[in-house]
Amino acid sequence: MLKQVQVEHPLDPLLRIDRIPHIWCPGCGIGIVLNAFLRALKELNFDMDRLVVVSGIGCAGRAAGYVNADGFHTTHGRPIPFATGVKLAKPYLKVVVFSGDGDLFAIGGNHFIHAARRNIDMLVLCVNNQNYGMTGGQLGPTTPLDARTSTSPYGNIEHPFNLVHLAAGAGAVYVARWTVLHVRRMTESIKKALLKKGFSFIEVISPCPTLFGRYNRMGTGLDMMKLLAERSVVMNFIDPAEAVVDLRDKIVCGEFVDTEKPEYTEMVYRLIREKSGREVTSIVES
Ligand SMILES: Cc1ncc(C[n+]2csc(CCOP(=O)(O)OP(=O)(O)O)c2C)c(N)n1
Ligand code: SF4
Ligand SMILES: [Mg+2]
Repeated sequence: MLKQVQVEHPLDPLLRIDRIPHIWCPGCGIGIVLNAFLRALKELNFDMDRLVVVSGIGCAGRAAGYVNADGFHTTHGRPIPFATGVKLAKPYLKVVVFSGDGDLFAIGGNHFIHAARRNIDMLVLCVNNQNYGMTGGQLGPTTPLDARTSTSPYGNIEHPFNLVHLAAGAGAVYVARWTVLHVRRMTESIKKALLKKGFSFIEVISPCPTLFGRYNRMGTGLDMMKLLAERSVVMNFIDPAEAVVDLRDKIVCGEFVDTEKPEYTEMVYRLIREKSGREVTSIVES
C-alpha cells in the first residue's frame, strides 16, 4: 500500500492554509496573480511583519484573507482609504492593495486618483477581469466596448478606462501592465514595486471564464489564456495613452512609468518633526 506523504509547497508558509481551498472558479486567473505576489515576497525575503495586505469586496478581493500577513478585507471600493490610514499611522509598513477592476475604478475610482496624485507609498495590484465577477458578471469601468455582460446583453455602449494611462496621468511613480501569462515579468514587476517608495500600480489582465468568458463565448479558462498569449505584446515605456487593451486585436503590456518624486507620508512626518521638535516615527505610537 502507498504511504501518504504530506508535502509542503514552498509558498505554504506565506498562506493562511486554514482558509484553503480558495473560492475561485477553475480557469480563473486570480490565483496566478496571488502566486506571483507570494513569489515576489519570498524572493525578496520580505519581512512579513512589515507587510499589510488590504482588499475590497469582489473575487479578487478575497486574496487579502489568504495571505499570512496582517491585512483587512474592507467594504467595496474602500481599500485605498484604509491603506492610506495604515500608512499614515505606521509609515514604516508596506501596504499592498490587492483588488478588482470594479472595486478600484468604479466605486473606488476617486480614492485611486487622489492616492496616486498624493504619491502615497503603496502598491495597488489590480486584477482586471473586465467585469464584476463576484456579483454575476455586470459591466464595469473596464468592460470593453461592445462586450456582453449580464447588464449589457446587447453589447456595452460605454468606453472603458485605460487603467495604465489613468494611473500615469494621476501621478503614479511606477506603472505596469501584464497578463496572467506573464508570470515571471509580473513577479519581477511586483518585486520592483515592493521596493519602490511611492504609489505603484500594476494591472493584470485576467480571465473570468465563468461570467465574462461565457457571455462573450470565449470558451474555457484555457481558451481565454490562449487568447491572452496570442494577443499580448510587450512594449516597455511607450506612451501609456497608446497602451491599448483590445481583446479582439492586441493587449499592450509592459512597464510604462518608473520615476521618483517626494512621497506623501514622508512629507507629513517631516512636517510633524519640524513643528513638534520631536523624533516622531508613528502618530499612533508616540
Ligand atoms: C457598496 C457596495 N456596492 C455594491 C456591492 C456589491 N459588489 C460586491 S463585489 C462587486 C463587484 C466586484 O467587482 P471587481 O472589483 O471587479 O471584482 P471581481 O469580483 O471581478 O474580482 C460589487 C458591485 C457591495 N458589496 N457594496
Ligand atoms: S466568477 Fe470569474 S472572477 Fe470570480 S472566481 Fe469565478 S472566474 Fe474568477
Ligand atoms: Mg472584476
